[in-house]
Amino acid sequence: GGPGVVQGFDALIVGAGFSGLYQLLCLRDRLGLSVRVLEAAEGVGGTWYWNRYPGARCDSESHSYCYTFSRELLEEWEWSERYPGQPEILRYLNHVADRFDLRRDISFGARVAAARWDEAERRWHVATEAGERFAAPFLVTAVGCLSSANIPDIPGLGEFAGRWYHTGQWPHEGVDFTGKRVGMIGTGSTGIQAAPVIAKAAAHLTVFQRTANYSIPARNAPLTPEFKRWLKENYAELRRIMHATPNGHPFPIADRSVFDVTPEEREAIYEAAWEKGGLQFRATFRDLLVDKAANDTAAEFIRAKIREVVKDPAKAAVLADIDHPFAAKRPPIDTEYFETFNRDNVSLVNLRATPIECITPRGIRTRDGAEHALDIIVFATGFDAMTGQLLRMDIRGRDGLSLREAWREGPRTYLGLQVAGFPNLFILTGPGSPSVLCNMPVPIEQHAEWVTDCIAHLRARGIARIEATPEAVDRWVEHVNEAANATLLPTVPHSWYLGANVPGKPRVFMPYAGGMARYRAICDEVAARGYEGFALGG
Ligand code: NA7
Repeated sequence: GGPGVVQGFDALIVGAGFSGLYQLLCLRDRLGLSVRVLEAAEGVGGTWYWNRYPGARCDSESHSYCYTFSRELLEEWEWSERYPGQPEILRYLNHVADRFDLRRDISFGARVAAARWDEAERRWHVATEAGERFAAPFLVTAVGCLSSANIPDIPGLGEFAGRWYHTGQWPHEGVDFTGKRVGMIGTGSTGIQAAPVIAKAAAHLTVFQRTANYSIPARNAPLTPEFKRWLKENYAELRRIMHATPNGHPFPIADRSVFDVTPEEREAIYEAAWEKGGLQFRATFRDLLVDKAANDTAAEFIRAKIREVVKDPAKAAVLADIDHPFAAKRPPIDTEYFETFNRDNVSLVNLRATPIECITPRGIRTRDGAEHALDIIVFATGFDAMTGQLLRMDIRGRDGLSLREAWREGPRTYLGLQVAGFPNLFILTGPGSPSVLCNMPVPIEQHAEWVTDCIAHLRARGIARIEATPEAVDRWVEHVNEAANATLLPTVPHSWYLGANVPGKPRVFMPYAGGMARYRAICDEVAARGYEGFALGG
């Protein structure tokens, strides 16, 4: 259908990344619905389609960063390294799209501009930027949590004579750093992955650090044949662990307090976790994220490691000057990040001491008057997380209510999955869901399956409409706040969990910190009680 012609389906999905692909498979192949996926990119992959920056890699271990719904898929796919790199994940998602014949129901290059609920028709009407029109009773957003690039509004960027890039919108042909002076702003997970790779390729790398960050060595390595064999034999047990832990990783959180052991034992536990590498460091004690004194012991261990690795004491002091509790912001893991600062061609600018004043045609000027001459600026400055991508679309529910208006003071959902006033709209991995605190495929499969069961329930009973009640939303928001306040997570001033990284964004702690296992149990119970907290009708 050309512009103007409304194409009707049973369900529409926005996004063909990890969650959109699986949602399509569930609705089409298990329920037999007619489904169309609208995807802005020219291919599948979502986050992994866009984030092609040097060093882009998942911090979840590969054997857990995958779908588990198909035994055959698990059996036939082999990851090559402990942590999957971006190209390998993109190959995997393309493989999934081909294997389950998903592409035929996806429109690529279709960026959704607006979605409007029509109460009389009991359908969502969706329009793309190109003017294509679609309609369906159910609309599922699968737009990801970290997909709306946050490019800081630094004066002078327009006059910069060199080239600049945001890591989340990386050119597909790559960037040649050979002989170039590169400036990188941002030291979150992304900057920490990119810096070592850029430093090896560039003439010079200047890292502009505003907030110092912890990082644990990833200890990435090729997977051995023994591990692959072990994995095939133990997958059921691993999946059980992934479903039982608060964050969906394939390792349990130790059931001991930091203060159950002697300082020597503690040091040995941290040392072993440091050697093993990766996010497991966070799982060494159960109280790291709830007790500041407990957290301090881990924080101090890592600061000491930074001072040990970084040879120049001045650089080490800036890198180790970390003012938030360990893992209260998403903890990066790295491959030779701190070591990179021992290279002759890498310098570090402490933006806390000398903030950026402006960008000039030649580079970045800091408040001390220094002009850092650059050919390329890399913005590793993160995302308008969790809500940015949703609010970019003009979504209007009942009585023309816009989602932007409804969320003016911050996102409010029921279970992260629905919003009062927006019937039949399901949000995957949204605010109020635990997803961003988890190994993502676990919540993604849970969300998509829950939505599928819900739609099946409605269709079996001839119910045309489901909408979260305002009371259920109030209770959930309260519960999300309680869960957050039981942890150290909301205490961090500069956190995208709080929306604090984007100027003007309301400060609301967005993810559900009560844990994935608990969340799953709550969602199951809601469904078992006939979708308690939702108004079903029509
Ligand atoms: P993050 O974690 O949001 O990190 C962004 C970094 O950029 C962080 O160090 C910020 O410092 C810095 N930043 C942002 N804006 C500015 C300005 N204006 N000036 C200087 N520095 C700035 O994004 P990532 O892409 O690294 O990671 C996102 C998630 O992807 C990650 O958590 C994983 O889940 C995967 P700040 O801390 O705000 O002072």
